[in-house]
Amino acid sequence: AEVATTPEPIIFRSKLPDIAITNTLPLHRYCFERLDSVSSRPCLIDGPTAAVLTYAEVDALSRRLAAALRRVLRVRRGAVVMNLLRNSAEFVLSFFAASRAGAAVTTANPASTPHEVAAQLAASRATVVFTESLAAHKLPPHAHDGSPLTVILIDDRRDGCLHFWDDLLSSAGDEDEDIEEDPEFDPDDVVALPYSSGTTGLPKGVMLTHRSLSTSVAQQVDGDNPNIALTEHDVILCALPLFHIYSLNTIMMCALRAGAAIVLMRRFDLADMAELVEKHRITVAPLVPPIVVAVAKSGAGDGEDVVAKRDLSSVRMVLSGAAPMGKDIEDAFMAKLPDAVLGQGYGMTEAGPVLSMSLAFAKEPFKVKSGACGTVVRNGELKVVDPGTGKSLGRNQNGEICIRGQQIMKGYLNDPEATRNTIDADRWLHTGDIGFVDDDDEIFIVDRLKEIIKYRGFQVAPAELEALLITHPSIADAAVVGEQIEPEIGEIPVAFVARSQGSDISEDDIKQFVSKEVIYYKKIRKVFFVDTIPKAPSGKILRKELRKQLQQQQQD
Ligand code: 4UU
Repeated sequence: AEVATTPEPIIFRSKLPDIAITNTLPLHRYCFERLDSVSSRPCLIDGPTAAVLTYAEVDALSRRLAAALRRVLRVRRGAVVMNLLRNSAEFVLSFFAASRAGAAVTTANPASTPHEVAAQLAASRATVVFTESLAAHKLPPHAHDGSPLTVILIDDRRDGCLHFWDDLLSSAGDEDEDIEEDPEFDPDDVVALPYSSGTTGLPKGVMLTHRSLSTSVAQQVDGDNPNIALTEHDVILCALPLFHIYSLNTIMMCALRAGAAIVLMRRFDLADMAELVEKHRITVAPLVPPIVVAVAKSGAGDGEDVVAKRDLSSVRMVLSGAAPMGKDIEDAFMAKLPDAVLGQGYGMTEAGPVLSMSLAFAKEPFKVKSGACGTVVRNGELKVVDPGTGKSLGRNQNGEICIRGQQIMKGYLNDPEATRNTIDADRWLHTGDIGFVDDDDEIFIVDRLKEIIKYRGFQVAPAELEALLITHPSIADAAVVGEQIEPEIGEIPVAFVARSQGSDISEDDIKQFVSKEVIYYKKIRKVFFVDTIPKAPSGKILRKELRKQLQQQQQD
């Protein structure tokens, strides 16, 4: 008789050799490890004002701010601080000040609604918020424990708020720059707490530790042949929001580690971006597919070609990630920037976030294929499993992508069950993405198993919209799925609604009801009325069924 054995999984690795990674330092020390050799170089360049802070200044200011956080606000190891900010020098300073004080930073989009901000504040138990006047009015007066919320404004002065520069930083002196680390520091302390819905359900706090983030940064920019070759002579564009993990890690942390300069934009704007590239001789541009499309299509309409009139020849590297990008658009983009290398990175907040990165960015680059989203990062392991059986698959076979390594999250905050459903007993993180690894170790993503909707790279959690919809007395049941619009833009949320008995609630009523509570990209754009929502016996919504119905509607 045959003996049943558990087959060893087929594991894919980087083509770059593993390296020794120091991941037991506090993240701020890891990111500023080369401070002495870059101290007088530009670190943060503000796009709108052109103000520059050098590495030495960023280091000194973040130390002073950390000391003030400890002394004035009693921020200690284990505390949670929220950054509700657009990109700015203050974002970077508050992030590293919190890290120094031993706290974790939960990041949120300042365009969020009061409802969304309150939910994340309560769930993360943040007690201090860094924000700006355009978002401050969205904050509730109290923290989760009923104590007054401490609000630090970076721009205006306002009653009841502290001012970032005038109140906090001015209270700190030179001696504060000698601030010491907490003797209890543990590399497995949480330092960043972004929110993500992962493969299912509501947004959850993703616990990224000093160890996970320094590992992820090392996987990208460390070693003799770094996967992304950045040096202190690079000028890196930060047009993507720092509250999202892509920008926070691959732009902010990796650029600092390399000693490069970071050009901060409040928000993406094609003409402003092109102008900043020319003005600061930007060399590296991390983008998302909708921006790649905007560049590729500039000048296609009647308007002025805001890209063509600028000299973009300084750009040597363009990274795209956070959503799929096809070969066609890559080719159209390359026609505009023939001297740059274009490649993709594939990330997921929970994975720390980078799973794979184009080897075309390496110091000694590899040839890569258009449409691929890179090769698994070094010191990491990737496998592809059959979603039905869990069996590990070989090359060129589609399955769920799983990742393992010290870069992945510690887990979801206060949610051991969701953590167990995402990271299995062998420490594999299941992404909910379907793809394959080809003969050259390049990864292609072909589909998404999980329910999240992505619009311009931003996450929309159907469960969040469903929970909101069913609070309406005229709605008996609801389900939300994504409808693909232009390929590189992403999907829009579409609702299927079963009305309550006797209700004649309209599509517009529903759209308006939702739009008051959610950020712009989560708004319901279409409503289909149905008698019942199709569900499995377990109660799970049959989303596939609904997506099929949607496709039929489009064909009719
Ligand atoms: C197809 O999107 C991100 C992080 C992206 C990132 C980070 C650092 C990209 C490059 C980089 O250097 O995180 P989330 O949590 O918002 O969304 C994760 C999901 C993935 O599971 C996948 O479905 O976003 C999708 N996704 C992609 N899909 C991310 N990158 C890609 C990609 N192609 N390149």
